[in-house]
Amino acid sequence: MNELKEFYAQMLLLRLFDQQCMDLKKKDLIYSGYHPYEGQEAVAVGFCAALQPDDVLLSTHRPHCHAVAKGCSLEAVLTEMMGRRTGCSGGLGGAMQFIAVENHFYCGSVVGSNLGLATGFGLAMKQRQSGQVCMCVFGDGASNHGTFHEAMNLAAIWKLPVVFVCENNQFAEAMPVKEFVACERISMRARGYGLEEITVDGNDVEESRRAANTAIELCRKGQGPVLIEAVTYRIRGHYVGDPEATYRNPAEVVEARKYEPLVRTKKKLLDGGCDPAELEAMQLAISDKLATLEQWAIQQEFPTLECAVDHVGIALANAPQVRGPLATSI
Ligand SMILES: Cc1ncc(C[n+]2csc(CCOP(=O)(O)OP(=O)(O)O)c2C)c(N)n1
Repeated sequence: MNELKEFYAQMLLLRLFDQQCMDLKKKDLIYSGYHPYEGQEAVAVGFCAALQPDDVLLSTHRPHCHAVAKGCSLEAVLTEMMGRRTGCSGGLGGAMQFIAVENHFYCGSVVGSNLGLATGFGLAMKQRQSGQVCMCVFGDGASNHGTFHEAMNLAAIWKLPVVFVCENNQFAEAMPVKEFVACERISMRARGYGLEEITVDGNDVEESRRAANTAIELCRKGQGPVLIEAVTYRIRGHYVGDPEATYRNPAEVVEARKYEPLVRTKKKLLDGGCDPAELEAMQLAISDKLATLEQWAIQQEFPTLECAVDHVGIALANAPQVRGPLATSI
């Protein structure tokens, strides 16, 4: 019960944070694309709960909740999206492409791009015998990219410690998954490459945690990689302002709201004897915390023009081929 309550608190934080970000996007205070996460919180919380702090999480163009669930601070994630210096990438990445090295978290907006990186991380982990696992989260749409097939095949051949998590929210932008995937489940594709395969109800936070645990354990024993399909539903449009009624019936969303993770978890908690007043107090406390966060975030400085090349200089200076005169002139 205590663990479920903790999961509920984390999912509620992500829900309210996501809603706050949608507002900030409408006010033009978030830069680059913003893709809402509402309805998918059980995947972020359940899967990240199974990771160790030094395991790697690779996300994609809908990353903010994954980042927070992986341990990045709300301050670092929000101000990154708002392009401020206090952001985890100094405000230079924006809402879809940032890294938080100390949290072992990376994301990027190019659909399918993190799959190949996951195989690379997995290979490094195996060669170094580090005991770490790389978890790579991507959408159903990304499962049709060439990188999905290449990464899966190579990871399986080399038995890499990679947990591939397809977060199937039923849509790739405006296209329902049934229109671009012919097989019954995306997880079935694991069979073609000789991977372990798991399908899980991605709206059930405890099931998600269990599935992640199983996959991570296999990887740590050298029996990875694993492909997990976490079945969920994207409650909001693909982006803020998406004319979603042009491609899905609003009644479908009303129905989906009955089974979304927070509704389900709250019911489980109340059925188990949890005091409704406690959950209300929890919500108020989170709302207060987020209001304070926003006030603080708005006051943070933007990076200067010089900051744009700071890290490029460091990266080049550290690259073996440019050590010497070129490096010192950067
Ligand atoms: C290589 C590439 N092609 C197209 C896009 C534009 N795009 C951004 S999100 C998206 C849909 C991705 O769908 P899915 O992988 O299912 O993830 P979801 O949005 O559902 O989380 C597309 C096509 C992109 N960012 N990168």
